[in-house]
Amino acid sequence: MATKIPPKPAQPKVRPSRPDDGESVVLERRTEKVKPPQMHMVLMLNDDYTPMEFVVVVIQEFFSKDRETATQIMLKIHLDGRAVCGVYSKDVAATKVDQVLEAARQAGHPLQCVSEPVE
Ligand code: TYC
Repeated sequence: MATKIPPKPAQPKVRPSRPDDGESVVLERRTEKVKPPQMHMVLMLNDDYTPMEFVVVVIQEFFSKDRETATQIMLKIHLDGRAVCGVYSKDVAATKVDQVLEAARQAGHPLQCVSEPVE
């Protein structure tokens, strides 16, 4: 009785080596350019009702400014209608806006705060 020869186990495919025909091109490795993340300004807006002292405390607390700097920023908002309180990554800026709006809401003041991408 003829015995069947078991099939050969599959061999890993190896790319056949070929002689250098002088036509191979080596691509120059490009260094990947990673852009820094877009930054966002957090601005506070003026209104006629929120007490100056409340705005100063909010700027000190949420934007880590000393009292002097916080007072200057508050006065700039009061005079110009708006001012930048800080510049952060998109997520951090959104969190700052939420924190300010929540503090204003809890205190019953109409203080407004927005974030805008830096140009
Ligand atoms: N204009 C307010 C007042 O005279 C003070 C104020 C400053 C309000 C800054 C909001 O973002 C603000 N009481």
